[in-house]
Amino acid sequence: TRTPVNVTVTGAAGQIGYALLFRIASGQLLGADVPVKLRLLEIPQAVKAAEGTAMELDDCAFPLLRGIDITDDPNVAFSGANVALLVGARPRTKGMERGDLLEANGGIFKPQGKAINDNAADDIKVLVVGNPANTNALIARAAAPDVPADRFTAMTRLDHNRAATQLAQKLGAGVEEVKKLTIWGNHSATQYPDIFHAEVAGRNAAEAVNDEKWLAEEFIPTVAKRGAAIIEARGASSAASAANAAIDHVHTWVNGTADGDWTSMGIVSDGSYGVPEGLISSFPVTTKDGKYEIVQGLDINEFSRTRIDASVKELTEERDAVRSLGLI
Ligand code: NAX
Repeated sequence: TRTPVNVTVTGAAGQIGYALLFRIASGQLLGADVPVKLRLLEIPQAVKAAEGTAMELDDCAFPLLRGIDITDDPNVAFSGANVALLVGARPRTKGMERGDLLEANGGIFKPQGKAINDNAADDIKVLVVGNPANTNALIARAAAPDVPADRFTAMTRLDHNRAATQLAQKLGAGVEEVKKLTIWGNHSATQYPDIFHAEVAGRNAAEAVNDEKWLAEEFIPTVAKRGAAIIEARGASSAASAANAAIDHVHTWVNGTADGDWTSMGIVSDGSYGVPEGLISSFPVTTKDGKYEIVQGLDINEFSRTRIDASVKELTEERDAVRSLGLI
């Protein structure tokens, strides 16, 4: 039988954690034949709630679940971790400036990055979900100099999935017919969902839509502000869809993209497409055998260039801010 894969989830008692853990334990993260051990990291006040979730996980009698450890110590949580989902973060509260938010999250992601550096397995793969996701991933990566930089990723798969559905609905197509969409830049309102290289039922999506006003004034803002629209409607932020995207992100990273398609991941830039090296920015990527590569050679038109640059500028400012705070 296969050795279990150690999966660490931070913020396990939160609402994304509650939507995520059952799917991991049922085999949807890594595959229906891969046993998992869960390690849940929480802050001391939330350990009891995480224990409650663990009781429910036990009560599911998942055949693939080989154990659950709960801790408030990052060194324990990341010990031997093969996959780490960094969900717990400090939300922006009323009156908080961006600098305060970055600093509060630096206090979480810097020690967690160090704990990953010191304790995780050699094949560790990290997905940062907690916001500001790209810059939190940058902070964690900087604190983990012994881990290859390409193991630190940030989640833009929810944006990617949101864009796929909006585009499919516009064209009256099935979402499975949408290929080669790209989210560029930051997981924030400046992100750029790009349909110029996308295909819907084999046709170029931008040509099929043929409506730049819809693109600029409806599609892009709908995707970029979807998180706020969910809060407005539900009275709480996206949880099940965010958990679903985290499952998709890791599943695709481990198991590969389909031929003729790609996905979007926030990854360390190698300078491709004019994104400064070292920033964690979203790119179109293909994955195979647990590794990813940026899709090269795409023609970037003026419409796209302006929007990619604007999002990358925001990432550069966030990087400069955390640098001046001594977090990287
Ligand atoms: P919740 O507030 O429900 O849960 C967060 C949990 O993290 C809490 O249980 C808290 O105790 C825990 N936590 C805080 N600090 C911790 C630490 N140092 N170590 C371990 N655990 C810690 O938030 P939830 O709705 O689950 O969202 C989690 C994060 O995901 C937020 O930062 C949110 O902004 C972010 N999101 C990111 C998305 C993305 O696409 N990248 C989309 C969804 C979501 O908004």
